[in-house]
Amino acid sequence: RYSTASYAQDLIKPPVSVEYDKLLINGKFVEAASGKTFPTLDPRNGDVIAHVAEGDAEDINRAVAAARKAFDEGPWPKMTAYERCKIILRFADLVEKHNDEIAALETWDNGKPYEQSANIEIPMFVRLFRYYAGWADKIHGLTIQADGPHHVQTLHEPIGVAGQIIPWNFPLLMFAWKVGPALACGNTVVLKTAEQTPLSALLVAKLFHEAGLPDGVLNIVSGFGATAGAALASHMDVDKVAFTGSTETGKTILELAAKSNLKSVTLELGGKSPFIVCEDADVDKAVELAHFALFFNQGQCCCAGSRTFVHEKVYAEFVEKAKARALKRTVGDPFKAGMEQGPQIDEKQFSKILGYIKSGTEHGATLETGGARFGSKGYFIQPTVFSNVQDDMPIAKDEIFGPVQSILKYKDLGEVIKRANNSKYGLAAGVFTKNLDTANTLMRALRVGTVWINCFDTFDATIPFGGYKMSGIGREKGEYSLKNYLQVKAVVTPVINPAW
Ligand code: TXE
Repeated sequence: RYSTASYAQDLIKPPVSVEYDKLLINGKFVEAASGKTFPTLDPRNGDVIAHVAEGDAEDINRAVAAARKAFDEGPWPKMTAYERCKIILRFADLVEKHNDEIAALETWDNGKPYEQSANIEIPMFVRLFRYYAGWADKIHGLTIQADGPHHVQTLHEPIGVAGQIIPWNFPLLMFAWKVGPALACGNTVVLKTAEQTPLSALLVAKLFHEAGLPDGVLNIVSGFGATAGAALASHMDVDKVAFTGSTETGKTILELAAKSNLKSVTLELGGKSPFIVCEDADVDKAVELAHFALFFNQGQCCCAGSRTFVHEKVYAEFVEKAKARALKRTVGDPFKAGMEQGPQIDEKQFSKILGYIKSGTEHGATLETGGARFGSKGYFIQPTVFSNVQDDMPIAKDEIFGPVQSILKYKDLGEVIKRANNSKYGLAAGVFTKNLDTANTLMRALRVGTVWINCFDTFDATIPFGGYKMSGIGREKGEYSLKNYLQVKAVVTPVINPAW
């Protein structure tokens, strides 16, 4: 079905142009101090979309100085919470108004289906900002009954300058998860985007300023990890760093924070999430959900259901149907209507995924379908399904981050719990069953930050997300994320003449 012949060689011209390619520091678009630029590529064919200003340590210094001033002198943390709320709401309205233009830029730079950008991700982005706008004036501390004659209260205050480093798989959603709570709480921000996808953040940040955001409150530095990213994580004037990306880089961030000023750190890292299909499952529905859990966003999800555990009673039928479903997946130009899958982000990820596919075959897993590149240009990969996967194979242990489904057989619940938990990661899990007792057992036994029962990738703004074990530190989204951006100050006053 996805034979290369069906892939149109003529790619659709993206219905948008690149207007912003500089760094955004103190409310102005500026060149990098070094004058350097780097190319950002169209993953459909590897062509250059634009040359973007390349920030490094000096630009991070400039951006942090602007954020510091905006925090220390205001007006952002000093204005009323209601004022902040109104600016964030105006921003959400503007993004909604520019939905299609932003979606086109996101798809061009990232390769994800346009329909996904326009109909799912930008609406989620807008919802997330509205959600945190709603929190701005509902942040308050406690009055505490102390042992002595003291009046004790806590003030919840913004931490200060937040450094935020985001990846390329969901450039806009990661922007929202980081910037939304940070600004609602009254912090100022320096955001380093991923070098593969610098464009959409610059456009939306411009809109934020149109909505009334004061200069210096949100600074965007495009650039590379080892230069701009490391400078941000080790900056002495940054009070907090939030990072999403690989577990390896997460460790580096923690180290840089420790070696500099002990800034507080939240990390959202890799995963190898189990998707458990129980013996009572409706196989057709389980196949569809497991397919979505793995293949969504070209398989480039930290929480992808990348270990599909299937009970032996339904295993054979499941494998046949999973293969058939993968064969039906529509792959091609993400700007074309009805496309479920576009290209992988870049050459590095493309080669990494093909390497894992080779390793799967070499280690004796059964290649049911796929297994090679799709088409002859760009970074497209055929939807790939392996059965007979064993726990100790690299494809069952490592994060592949691509459209490669690994199906493993199991016999009973105790066994699958042990095997599902036998991972250095603990980000998420999927459970597919009609049996309430099974669901109750699994939801408690799985050592992961999210358990989706008979659903997957439900990413409501209100639901906290984050990892156990080496999948991270802290939670994002929902009320929990506010904690990442607030300090607690205890205020104690003696009560000299208690009235009682
Ligand atoms: O990640 P990096 P990469 C996983 C996925 C993928 C692998 C490698 O398995 O195949 O990571 O991808 C910045 N100091 N995930 O190389 O390096 C970098 O510039 C400070 C999972 O893209 O972690 C980018 O902005 N920052 C994941 C961000 O870190 C540094 C999403 C992510 O890049 C830095 C992406 C440094 N020394 C990849 N080095 C998820 N959890 O969703 C890099 N960066």
